[in-house]
Amino acid sequence: MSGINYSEKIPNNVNLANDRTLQRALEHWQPHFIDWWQHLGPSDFQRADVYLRTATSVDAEGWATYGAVKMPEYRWGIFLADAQPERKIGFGDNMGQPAWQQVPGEFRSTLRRLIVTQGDTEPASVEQQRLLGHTCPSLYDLRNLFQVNVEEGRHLWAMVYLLHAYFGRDGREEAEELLARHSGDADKPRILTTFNEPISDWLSFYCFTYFTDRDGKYQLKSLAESAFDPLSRTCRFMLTEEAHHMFVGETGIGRVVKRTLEVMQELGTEDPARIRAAGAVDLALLQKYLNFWCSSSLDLFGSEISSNAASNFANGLKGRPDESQYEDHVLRNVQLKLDTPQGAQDVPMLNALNEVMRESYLKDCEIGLKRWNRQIERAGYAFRLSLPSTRFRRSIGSWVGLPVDPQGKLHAREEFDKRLAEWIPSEADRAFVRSLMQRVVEPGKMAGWVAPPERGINNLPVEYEYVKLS
Ligand code: BYC
Repeated sequence: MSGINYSEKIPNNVNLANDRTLQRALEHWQPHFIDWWQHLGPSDFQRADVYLRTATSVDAEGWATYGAVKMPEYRWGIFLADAQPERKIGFGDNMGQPAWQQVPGEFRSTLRRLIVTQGDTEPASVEQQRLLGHTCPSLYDLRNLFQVNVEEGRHLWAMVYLLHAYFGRDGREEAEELLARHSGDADKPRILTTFNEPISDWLSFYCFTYFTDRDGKYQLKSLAESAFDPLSRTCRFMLTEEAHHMFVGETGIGRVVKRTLEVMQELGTEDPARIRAAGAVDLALLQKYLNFWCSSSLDLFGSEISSNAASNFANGLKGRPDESQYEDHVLRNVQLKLDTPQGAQDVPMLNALNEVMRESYLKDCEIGLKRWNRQIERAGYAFRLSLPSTRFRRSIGSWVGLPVDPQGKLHAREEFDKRLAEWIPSEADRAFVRSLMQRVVEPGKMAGWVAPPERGINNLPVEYEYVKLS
């Protein structure tokens, strides 16, 4: 089952050829996807040969096969992790019953909404990043960008397969809508706010892959627990691809820190103006980018107190990441104390699950911070990067719109507005970062604001020509 059939128009490991109606419906959607990719995928570079990995099976040996590919010829397809025989529902009120192979009627619209919301983020991120290729800091980075982009395209396929296979005509209509909404579009924006933010420079790209793709990891992990088995299997395989996206973010930011420290040491200064004049990103500016993307990504977990989260869990649609690590999988009669602007509140645990997930996400985010701070400490500087307070710049949940600074301190509205540019990138900061974004495409060369990576892709040297521009 784990082998992927590449002889078909749509590579898959779901025996698509045995379901002619579904196969025809997906083959009808396929040219719409390619058309979207050509128009809203990476601008230019469609004829370049890119050193990409493609899955040839979903097991450990075959899921990462590397070779030069022109992006429009990438074999986007439908890959599910292998079925676990007799899988049982692992949480909620139906715990212990057999996992569902079909969608129960009463959960149809909620499941469809979850799948559509997940699916919507995938093409959104490709749209957000479509112009970045023009200002790539190296061929190595350009290749990583395109790897991320083609895989987000495949993740869209994953959700579209579920919509087509399990949700009939509504599902097919939703699949079309996934290509009709566009990131930042005034009339038809993407569903979740973060996915309408422009990503117009590589510092934002690294932050996005660090913070926003990590939300992807947590959401996919919670959907991988779902009682709806096809969704679980799809998400399990998506997670193997997601790891590289976060690697791009973590190492990208680490390389920026490294280069900045080199410049600080060369010049013997911590003065941001002098660091900027030397063409590097001062650490205070990097902190503003972290504040911006972390706070935006925190909204992606939804409200701290959420009846949606409660019913999704109780009904078995969406669990907690790594559900098996918990002892109580039902969570009836458990409470959690939550700080709200109105004071501490006891909330039924089921309603607080978005917050539980946000907390574990933040712990995961801390890992990179520790690494980057170790680099700074080793270089002999006292500056430390940090995550902003979860109350900073929230547009969802209890803390929505409150004038709280990144340290969690409440300010008068006027002062907060005046000082916001100290905490997130100002227009001038963004213009400076844009000025650094000069395209470097000579194999092995790096832009001056970012250090080279420690190693190349798939044991190749950093100097390898990862993208052959035609
Ligand atoms: N923006 O009870 P609430 C990824 C809406 S990233 C706009 O607070 P709930 C990726 C919400 O839809 C992972 N609207 O929260 C990363 C609801 O509206 P309705 C994507 C928002 O429902 C990088 C209302 O507010 N996957 O894969 O418990 C690159 C009240 O909702 C937002 C998923 O998100 C927001 N930030 O949780 C590529 C998984 N937050 O329904 C890819 C699927 C909330 O009342 N989605 N709202 O009209 C979900 O599980 C849930 O929809 C959410 C929200 C976690 C997003």
